[in-house]
Amino acid sequence: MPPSSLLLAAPRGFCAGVDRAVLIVEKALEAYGAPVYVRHEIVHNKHVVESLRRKGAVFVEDENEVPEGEVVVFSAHGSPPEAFHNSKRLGHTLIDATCPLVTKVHHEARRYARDGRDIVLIGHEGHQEVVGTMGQAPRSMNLVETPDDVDTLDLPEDADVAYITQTTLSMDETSAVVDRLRQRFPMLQNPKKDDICYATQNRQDAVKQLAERCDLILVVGSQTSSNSKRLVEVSKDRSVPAYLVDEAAEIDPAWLEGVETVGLTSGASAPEVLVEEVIDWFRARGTTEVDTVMVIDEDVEFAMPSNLARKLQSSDPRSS
Ligand code: 0O3
Ligand code: SF4
Repeated sequence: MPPSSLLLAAPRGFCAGVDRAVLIVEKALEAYGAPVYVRHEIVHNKHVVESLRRKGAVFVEDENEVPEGEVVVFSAHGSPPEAFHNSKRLGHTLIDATCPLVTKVHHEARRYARDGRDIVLIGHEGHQEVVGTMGQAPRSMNLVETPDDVDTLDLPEDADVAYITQTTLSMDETSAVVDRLRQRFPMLQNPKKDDICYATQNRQDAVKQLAERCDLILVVGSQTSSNSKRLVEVSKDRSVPAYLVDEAAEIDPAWLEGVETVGLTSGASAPEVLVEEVIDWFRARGTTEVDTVMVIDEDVEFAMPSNLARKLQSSDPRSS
């Protein structure tokens, strides 16, 4: 028997920062022509990267691989200052697709460092966003991932500590780390506003609602996508089995045995067309009820970087 119903999380999929980053690469290709180099995967999604590659984007991990004078877009996750310096030295036309909400965390880090504070960054070691944020104030920065990591920090109890976080963490796990930090450093300074961004929070809240009504949750997203993996964890933490799939073809029918209601969501870097394919996959197997569980309406939008906006305006025939 196929599952009788499919519940779709809302919001799901592209956040404002991803929407902007993907559009930046597309518009840069239009304005400058191929190739446009992209430092790191623009967002952590296999399908997005493949589709931009077909349009002429060339993905590199290191800005030094980009030939002198070429156009390069820096990924949505943010990059360390050193990468900007290298790119400038090489005479690149640099378009920065760092999400403004990641840039906000970079500013916080630099301000805390200027004020002489020790910074604790909560995040995943080696992740692109963490590399970029650590680079803002490397001498003041201490990275922790779990509550136990807090106990190993080499800082005195009266240290003037401020914490910042990766934008895509699990809200529940982060608050456990913050609790431990506050026990160790009573004077701990919070970020002014949560660093875990609105999109991360909304997608996790939506999964929490789905978990109350579903026997299984599927998350569309790539294995490299941190926020997508967190959605799987949020579901499993509520004892609802969950799987991360890049596309419908990865669904294993064995997961559906005895399952009546399936929840479906997607990470912030997963295109909606892939979710639609999953919906079609279920319909083709006899699932008839498809409903949406709406948690909150999102209306966030970010402007294009000013240098790309100027270039687009000057190459628009209507502007002359
Ligand atoms: O940071 P994460 O691995 O979740 O990145 P994605 O999957 O590309 O999603 C966009 C999030 C982002 C650019 C950083 O906040
Ligand atoms: Fe920006 Fe949040 Fe999207 Fe990251 S997940 S790109 S911080 S809006």
